Order: sequence, then structure tokens, then C-alpha cells
Amino acid sequence: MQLGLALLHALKDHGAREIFGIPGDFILPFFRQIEDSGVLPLYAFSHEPSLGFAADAAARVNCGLGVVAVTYGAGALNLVNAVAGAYAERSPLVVIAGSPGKLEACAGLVLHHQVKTVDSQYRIFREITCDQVCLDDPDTAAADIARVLRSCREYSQPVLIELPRDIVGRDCAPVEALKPTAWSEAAVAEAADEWLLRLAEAKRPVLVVDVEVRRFHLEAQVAELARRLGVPVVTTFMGRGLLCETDLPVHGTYLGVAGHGEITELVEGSDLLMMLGCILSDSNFGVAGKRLDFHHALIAAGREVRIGHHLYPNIPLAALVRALLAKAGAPAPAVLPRPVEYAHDLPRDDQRLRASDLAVALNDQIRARGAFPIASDIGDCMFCAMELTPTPMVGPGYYASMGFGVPSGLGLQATSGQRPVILVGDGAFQMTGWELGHCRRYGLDPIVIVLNNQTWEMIRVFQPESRCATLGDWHYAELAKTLGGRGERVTTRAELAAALDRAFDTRGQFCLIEAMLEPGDCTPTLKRFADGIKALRARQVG
Ligand code: S1T
Repeated sequence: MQLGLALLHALKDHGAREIFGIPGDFILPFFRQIEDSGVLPLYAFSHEPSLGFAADAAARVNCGLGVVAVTYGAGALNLVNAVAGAYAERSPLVVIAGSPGKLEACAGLVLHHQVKTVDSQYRIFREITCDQVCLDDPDTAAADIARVLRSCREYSQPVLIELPRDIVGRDCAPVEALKPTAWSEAAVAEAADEWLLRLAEAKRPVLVVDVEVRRFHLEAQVAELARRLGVPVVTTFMGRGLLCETDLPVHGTYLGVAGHGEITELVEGSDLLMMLGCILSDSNFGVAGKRLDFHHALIAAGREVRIGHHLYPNIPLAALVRALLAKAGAPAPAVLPRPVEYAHDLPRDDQRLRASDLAVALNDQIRARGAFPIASDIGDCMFCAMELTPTPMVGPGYYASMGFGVPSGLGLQATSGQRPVILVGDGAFQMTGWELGHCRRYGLDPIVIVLNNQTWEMIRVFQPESRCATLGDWHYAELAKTLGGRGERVTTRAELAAALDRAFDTRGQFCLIEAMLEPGDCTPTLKRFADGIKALRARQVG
């Protein structure tokens, strides 16, 4: 079988559903194989960062692999920020980057797209991937592909596959998926026993869930475990939307001083935090009202389990959850706190639209039409998402790169067929909003809400005197028609509600709603988050 085709079949067998790519001469032969074979559909966007965000979102949604194919140098290095975000947020992304063939690599000339040396690209990607290979030997290619794709799945982090231009047509063996990396069941059992012993001694245990629960497809099992243990469940900021497709009542999202008081008290007043799949990042735990002592927590993430000062290495999260379920017995009778209520019933009046109205209007739509997936950028739109009735969501909650919103919504719909609502600020929309122009050719029709406060509000909130944060009014709704969609600009609560009704009732084209907000207006959650960070920094300085 031709090496390029073996790679395509292996990607599909390991859970890829599509490829996002922009070709270049170093990878054109592979693009021909992609398009001729039809093994995986190809989505070409306008700028490589968008490919990375879209593929990252596809991986998060389909719990499989996200795949990007780009040319050598200029293409691959354009992707670095999006891959870094996938690495930081544990997203299984396969980067296929073209590279020079043997002859051109030793032609004695520096090549177009080359940086310092021919393998600079490879070296740069080593910092943002968990495994790498250059497929320069057809005899070892099948084994190399199998190894790298297993790493991608098992560590749920990006990998690099460099594809020299002259190799894709060479014959190689079909790729046989490797067995999972072995672990010790005895160690899993010991960790689960100690975990349950700590739980039996606790008076106010809480289960905190985060991204790896999704990445390793464990939401149903974790919901069952929570029921068996009879403990309240909260998500982290990054884990927002987790378990909402199970029938387990998640109590809310922990946001420290920026969140709902009863959730903050539940977590910060707990004598045992059981943390499944959590990234101990500042966005998840940085605005704690009371410093959290993780040495008294039970932490399972990054393929290891920490219980107090005990470390159990090489324990897959799935193996631990399985062992806990086996040992937890029947559901424990539990009187659990009431889950947080989310605001509904936005008045349809001529009152000036405020950032706090957006979530209320969307909660009304969720109640009327059922849950829909959210793709959020970073900015106040992400804090708006925290005020929604929990619904499946993708967003750069920790690495926090702007530009994620629109492409991730396109990737979400491409891989799942579900129509997302994309939440994006005007600043981030300026970075990647243009990709909406591809909806027409791929039959995508997201609803896009641009929170147009005409500023980089999250910058202004921390440094009001920053004049560079003033963006002006770009009239984004008028752009929509040019890009093949529908656009409406709304300034009152009634206009927003009506525009959302029309958008949900319109299929077959993207619908952009430009929500005009006063500069300086932000959601209550962002206000509390910013005040919390400022108070924290003041304490650190003081
Ligand atoms: N560049 C990139 C690629 N990502 C970033 N996160 C930043 C810069 C810094 C940054 C933020 S939030 C923000 C910037 C520039 C402003 C976002 O503006 P907009 O999209 O209009 O949203 P809003 O007005 O709601 O803030 C984070 C803090 O690092």
C-alpha cells in the first residue's frame, strides 16, 4: 500500500473523522492522495491557526483524533500557537507537516520555507508535542505511525508526523494499531483502595471533573461513579459542560471568587477534593477565595494518581475509574446540595442590551429548543458561557488563545454535524472570523454571536488606560452577507431575542448576530474574576 494511504487509513482507524489542511509544494502529493482516496474528508480554511483550532475542537467533540495537514516551514510554523493550545489543554491533535525529500535536503542549497536548518521545524514541534516521527523510511513507517498515534491517544496531546515530499508514494506495510501501553492492575487496585479509604474518612467530599474526563470518553462512567459514591460534582472552568449529556445533576462550575457562592463554599469548604482529569491551572484554581491545599486532594490526571504525598505512576484515568466503580458498590443514599439555577426569561423590551443579557437570552433558547453545543473564544464571551445552562462546550479556558471561537465552531459542526452557537468578542473575531466565508462550500451554518463592545475589554478591565484596546466599530453584521451568511446588528433586549429566534429558524447559512455593547460593559462573572485577580495580585505585592 502507498505510505500516504496507509497513513490515512491509520488515522481513520484511530478515530479521525476529517482532515483540516492548507497544501504547499512540500505536501501536495499527500493532498492528492487525500482528495483522490476520500478516506477522510478535507476541509481547507484560509489560515493555518484556524486549521489547528478547528481540528482541536473536532478532537474534543468526537473524543477521537483531530488532524491537520500543512506544508513545511511557513505552514507548520503558522500552526504553532494552536498546537501549543492543544498541548496545554490535552487535545489529541495529529500534525502532518510536509518536509523536503532526500534529494532536495542534500542539494547544498537552503530551501524555501527553511528556517535555520532543514530539521528546525521538527525541533520546534518537539516542544509542543508528546511524540514525533519523520517518515523517511518506508520499512519502518507502519510501526512509526502506530507508535505515534498510540502516544497521541494515550497522552491526549498533539504529535508530529513529518512527511517528506518523496515518500508518500512509496510502498509500506499497512499500519497495525498497537496494544495499549501496559500498566499494573495491582497498582490501580492499590490506588483505588487508598482513594476509597480517604473518602470513607471524609465528611464533606466533592468530586471535581475536568477535561481529561472528556478526552478519555469517561463522562458516563464518571457520572455513574458520582452516583455510587453519593458525592456532589462540580466542574472546573475548563471542564464547563462536562457530564451535561448524562442525567447526573452537576452542581456547577468552580470559579473561586468569580463563581456562585454556594459552589465556591462547596469546594473551598470541602475536606476532600477528588479531582478527575484536572489541569491545576490558574484559570481553574487561581482565583480561589481560600488557598486550596492539593496535598489533601486526590488527583488523577496525566496518567498518574496522587493521594496526599503518594504517587502512583502510569495509571490511565480509565483504569482508575473502572477500579473505583468495581469497588464502590451500590449507589449511596445521599442528600446533595441543589444544583445552581441559571437566569431565564429575558424581557423583550427596548432596554439597551447589556453583556449580562446574552446568557439569559440563550438560556431561553436552550429551554425552548433543547441544548445546543457552544464554541467560545476567550474574552468576556467565555464568562458569558459560564452563565449558560450547562451545555456541551469547547473553549480555550486555560491556554486562552484568541481566535479559537469561529474555527472551533466550524470544526465542531464538521465533525459532529451539530449546529453550534459560537460566542466571540469583536477583537477575536477580527483574528479568525473571516473563516466563516468557508461555510458555504462545506455546508456549515453556525449561529455566531459577536459581543461587540468595540474594545479588548479584558485588557481594559486590567489596564483601563490602555488606548490600544479601543478597536472602534467595524460593523461586522454587514460583513456577513459578503461571506455568504445572514447578519443582524442588535442594540436592545427585544432585538436580540428576535434575532436569535430568526437565526435558530434559519438553516443552510451561518447567521451572525452583532450584539452592540457599551465599551466597559462586561458580564458579572468577568467583573468578579477581574476583581479577584486584582485582589490576589495586590496581596502578592503587599
Ligand atoms: N493574543 C492572543 C492570540 N490571545 C490572547 N489571549 C491575547 C492576545 C491577550 C488577550 C486576552 S483577552 C484580549 C487579549 C488581547 C482581548 C480580547 O478582546 P475581545 O475578543 O474583543 O473580547 P473582550 O472584549 O470580551 O475582552 C487574554 C486575557 O490573554
